[in-house]
Amino acid sequence: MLDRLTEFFFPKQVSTFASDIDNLYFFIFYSSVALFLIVVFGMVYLSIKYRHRKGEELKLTSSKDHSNLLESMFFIIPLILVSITFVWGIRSYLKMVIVPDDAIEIKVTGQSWFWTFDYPDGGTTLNELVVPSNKPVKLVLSSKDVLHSFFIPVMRSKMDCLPNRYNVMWFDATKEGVYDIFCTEYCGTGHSQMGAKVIVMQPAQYEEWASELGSEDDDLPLDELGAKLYTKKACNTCHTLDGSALVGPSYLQTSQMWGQERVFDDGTSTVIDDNYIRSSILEPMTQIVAGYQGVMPTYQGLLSDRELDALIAFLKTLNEDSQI
Ligand code: HEC
Ligand SMILES: [Cu+2]
Repeated sequence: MLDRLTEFFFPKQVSTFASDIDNLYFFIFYSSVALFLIVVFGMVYLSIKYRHRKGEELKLTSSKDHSNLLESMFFIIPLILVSITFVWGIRSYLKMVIVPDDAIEIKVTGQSWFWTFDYPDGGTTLNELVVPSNKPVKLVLSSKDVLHSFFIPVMRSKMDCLPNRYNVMWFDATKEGVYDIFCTEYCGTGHSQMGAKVIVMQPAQYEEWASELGSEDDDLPLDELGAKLYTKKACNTCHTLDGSALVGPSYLQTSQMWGQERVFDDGTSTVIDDNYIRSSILEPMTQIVAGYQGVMPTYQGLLSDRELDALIAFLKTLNEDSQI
């Protein structure tokens, strides 16, 4: 019955400490409900019972001025409730902050407006955190720009991501599946799109996945790899493919302007070619397209040369005229 209620109000419980946190929540919730009902019903009952009746003589004070028993109950009951909450709370809290020694460590980097994950055996993913089930996973979090906050509702764990500083959180996933990750610190225009997924796999499957990480794309033709990277590397959060401007110019527009002059906010301009696209991706802040803001993150260190080539090849496929 309690489980049913939890599932109705809350997301699934997927980490080892999720049920602990929910149960504590419901303990506080139901004891507040019980106290509320006792107080309200008591008040209504007493005011009806001792109401002034017509023709009755007014007795303003009773000879009984207080009751030791009643008064001590008034602080003993809340004291017990608060003590239970404290002990339960601190034990759950300690469980959440003390990371088991055998945890695998994944580096999480937040930046406007996507997440990068660096795995212990090399390789990175964007907006997709892959972890084994039934094994503690430690996340070391930081941000490249503003404050973000990393939240996995099904794990009941959340932690701020700060620039120039590391925060730590951990969880032990109990069920395989794909679950949501949110940024829960308002961080600018793209905040609402700053979601990601956590994919929980069987440990054996995870090992296999981790060993193949990065190598699977080697055989793809450049333009197909580019199309894949376009979403995988979160370019699509700021650039559309249909010509409409989002935070940045549409990839289609850039492609259609191939060979033409691009004007920047400082009045200078350059011709759109392979080198321009490459430097736009690696050093976005040096030339800011007029009419846009310099919010594109640098992809220095996040893309291999082949991946850069692929993104450029993909851009060219969007427009016939650019296939020079
Ligand atoms: C956070 C939003 C954001 C993300 C993510 C982003 N960009 Fe940008 N991008 C911009 C903005 C804004 C501009 C225009 C301002 C400037 O030139 O820096 C821009 C400019 C560009 C330009 C120059 C376009 C032109 O028409 O002159 C290219 C090329 C580009 N981005 C490619 C990419 C690629 C490839 C990715 C993914 C690997 C990417 N961007 C990810 C925001 C973003
Ligand atoms: Cu954010």
